[in-house]
Amino acid sequence: MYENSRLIIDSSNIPDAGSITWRSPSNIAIVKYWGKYGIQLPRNPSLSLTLTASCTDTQLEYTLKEGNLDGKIDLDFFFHEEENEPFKIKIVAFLESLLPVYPFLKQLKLTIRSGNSFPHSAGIASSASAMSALALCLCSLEDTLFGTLKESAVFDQKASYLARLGSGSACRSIFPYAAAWGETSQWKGSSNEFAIPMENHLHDTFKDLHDDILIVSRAEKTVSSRAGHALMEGNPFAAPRYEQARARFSTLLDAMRVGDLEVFGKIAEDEALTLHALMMSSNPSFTLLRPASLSIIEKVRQYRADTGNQVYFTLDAGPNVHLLYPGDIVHEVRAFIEEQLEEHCEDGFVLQDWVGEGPEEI
Ligand code: 2P0
Repeated sequence: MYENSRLIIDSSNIPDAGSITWRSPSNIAIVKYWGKYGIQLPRNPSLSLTLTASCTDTQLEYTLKEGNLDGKIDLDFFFHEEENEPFKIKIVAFLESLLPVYPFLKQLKLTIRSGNSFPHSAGIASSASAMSALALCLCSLEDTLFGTLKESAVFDQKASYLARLGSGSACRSIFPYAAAWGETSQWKGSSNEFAIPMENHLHDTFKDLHDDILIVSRAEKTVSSRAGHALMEGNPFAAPRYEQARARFSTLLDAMRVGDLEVFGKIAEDEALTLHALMMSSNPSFTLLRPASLSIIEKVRQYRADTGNQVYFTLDAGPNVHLLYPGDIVHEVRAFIEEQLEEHCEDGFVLQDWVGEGPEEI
C-alpha cells in the first residue's frame, strides 16, 4: 500500500551524510496474535500494552553511495558494538523487501548499530522492539530526505506498517500505552496492515500498570514464533479460536475504557493459556511452558485469592511469566515476587517493566 517509485534521490535532493537514532520498546499482547497469512497479516485482531524498560536503541547512519549503483542494499550492522552476521542477513533481506516502498535505500550506504536494554540471553523476544526501532529510523530517514512524513499520525502509521513487515507484533510498539492491530468491525480505521493508537480510549488505570517479567528460562525457544504461527494453518481449533479472539477483543475494549481491571485480568490470563493450548494442539504439538511457569501461575492465583490484590499473569510465546498489576500495590507485589516467585526464575532473574509512552527519538 505504500509502494512509491518517486522516493528516489536525484540531483535536486542529494543528502549530506547523517544519523538517526530511535529507542523503541517491546509490547505485551493481552489479546494475542497467533495465526497469520500473507506477509504478517493477522487472522484476528490483537491488543497490547506498550512497555518501557525492555527496549532497543537503533542508530541508522547514511551517506550517499559512491560509484557503482548495483541496486543492492549496502549495510554494515553492529549489535552491541559487534558485527553480527546472522542479524545482518535478516536485516538486509528486510531492507531488500522494502525497495518497492523505499527505492532510495539502494542509493545509500547504511550503517546500523543496535542494542537491547535487556541481556541478549534473557529469553525475551526482541523482534518487536528491534523491528519497530528500525522502522522508526527508516521513517525519519524518509522525512529527512523527502519531507513526506511531517504529520505525526501519518508518520506513525507508516512506521507501524513497516514494522509489521519485519515482525507482526512490532507494529503495535509504535504507540504510547496501548495499541490495537487487525481489522475489526468494532473499530473504524482498524487495519490488518498497521496498528492504531488506543491511548485515548484507555482508562487511567491502564496507564499505570506494571509488568514484571519472571524469567523462567533464558534458553532459546525450541519452536520459533514464525513456525508457531504457521502451525495454526492446520490446527483444528483455528476457526473457533479466531472467533474467540474477536469476542475477547470486544470485551477487552470495553473493560479498558471503563477501567475494569478484573475483566481485563481474566482476559489476559485466558488468552495466555489459550495461546499455549494452541501450541499443544498443533500438529506437531509443542510446549514452551516449563514446570516453573505453572508453579508461578498457581501461586499468583493463590496470592490473589488470599490478598484480593489484582495481580494477573500473561505469557508470550515462551516460558517466562509476565505479572500485570496496578502501581498502587507495587511494594506488596514486589515482596510477593521476592518471597515466593524468584525461586522459580533462572538465577532469580526478574525484569521490572511498566506501561509507558512508547518510542522516542534520541
Ligand atoms: C503477540 N506473539 O500477539 C503474539 C503472542 C507471541 C505470543 O506475535 O512471525 O515475532 O514476526 O509476525 O510477532 C510473536 O510473533 O511473529 C507474537 P512474526 P512475532 O504478541
